[in-house]
Amino acid sequence: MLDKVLIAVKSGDGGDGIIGFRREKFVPFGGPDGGDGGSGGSVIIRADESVDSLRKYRQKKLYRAGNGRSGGGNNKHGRRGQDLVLTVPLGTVVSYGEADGENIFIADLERSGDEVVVARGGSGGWGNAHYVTSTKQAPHIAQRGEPGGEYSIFLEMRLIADVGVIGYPNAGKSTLLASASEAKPKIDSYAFTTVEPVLGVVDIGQESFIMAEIPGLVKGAHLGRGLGHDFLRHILRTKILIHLISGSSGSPVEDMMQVNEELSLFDVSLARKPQVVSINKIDLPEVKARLSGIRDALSVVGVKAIVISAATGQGVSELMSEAMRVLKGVAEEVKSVGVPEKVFRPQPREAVFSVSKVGNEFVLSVPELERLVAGAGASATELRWQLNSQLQRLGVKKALERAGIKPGDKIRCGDLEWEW
Ligand SMILES: Nc1nc2c(ncn2[C@@H]2O[C@H](COP(=O)(O)OP(=O)(O)O)[C@@H](O)[C@H]2O)c(=O)[nH]1
Ligand SMILES: [Mg+2]
Repeated sequence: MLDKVLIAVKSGDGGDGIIGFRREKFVPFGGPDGGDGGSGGSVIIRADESVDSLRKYRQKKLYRAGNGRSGGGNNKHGRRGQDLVLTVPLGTVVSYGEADGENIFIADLERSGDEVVVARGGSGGWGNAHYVTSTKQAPHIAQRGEPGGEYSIFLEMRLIADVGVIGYPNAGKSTLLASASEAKPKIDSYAFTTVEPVLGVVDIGQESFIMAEIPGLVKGAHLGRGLGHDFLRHILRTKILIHLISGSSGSPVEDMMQVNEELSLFDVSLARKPQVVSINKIDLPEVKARLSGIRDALSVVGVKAIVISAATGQGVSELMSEAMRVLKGVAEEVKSVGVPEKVFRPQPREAVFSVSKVGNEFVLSVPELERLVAGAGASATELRWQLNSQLQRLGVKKALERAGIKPGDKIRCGDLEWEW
């Protein structure tokens, strides 16, 4: 019943920074003007109400955002890569899919427009214009763009019920759900210990709707205090209700009133949802005998009920057709549930560096500088010179000193080795 799919996404690589120098007619030595690379595009997952399934993600497996372009001369910034937006149905849960089958939750996209960045584009590399200092006026050095990240993403669409079945305990709600759909609710279970509702898909010809049993509407219950978030979400999102009355109850109409009272105590908007009323258990002879009395009592409060037997199936398809008809008439206005927004924003990936001592060598793991080492053009001397000044800027120098570095000690960063 749940729609789920595993896809791979890749954010765009950042464009490389370049080494460039101004060339002007009357300027013998132009300054450095190598521009920065553009950042790579990000992969974004967005909930969109016009999407109704994850089907389209079954064909293709890798989704990539655009790469950033390299910088240009004249301080020209490379164009940034295009973001890739993947639209998914409302109610899609997004997680990182791990190889061992464990998924790491990222976001629950409930409302139209909710979105989450699942792969942030790589930063663009710096051009040589960035590396000018008072003592180094013509740096021959530029940084390579940061590569994009590739992730495996698990999308799971949780169905949300369109129709809720309410009614006094023992009215036959579970029996109706089992009879009208493939769902297997527990029949005759009084306590509702479950925190997740049982859902069933009701098929009517080519069309279908999703139905859930809403338990716990007993006097004073205010709709089950212990119900989980998932439950509340379903209850508030249903568009219409089927109100089931047991024909064998001592006071069917009072039962109905009491349930309605509980509904409005819980949430007024819930009490305003359209109801299709139905009298259940018509297979029982005593119910047949009382039927016209119950009908009269209901018509006093202006209610016309559909008579069924959830147990034998009599009248159930008529009830479902009526529910479908009413459902279609309901405006698509969906009450938004007051839950805190959970939109995940991955941190930029380059925030950290580490310094470790391996043998008698200090090894720097500083992605930003490693990309500089891998960047275009520079001589080893220039690189070392640049690295030393960047170490200061990034606070790596302090960390090295704290780690006890002395002049003459060896340092390594990426492929480059030099002396402190
Ligand atoms: N005779 C008869 N019994 C029914 C019918 N529907 C439900 N029941 C019985 O009524 C009891 C309560 O049913 P259940 O579906 O658990 O009610 P719920 O509490 O509203 O979910 C069970 O013993 C069912 O077998 C029906 O149409 N006819
Ligand atoms: Mg039940």
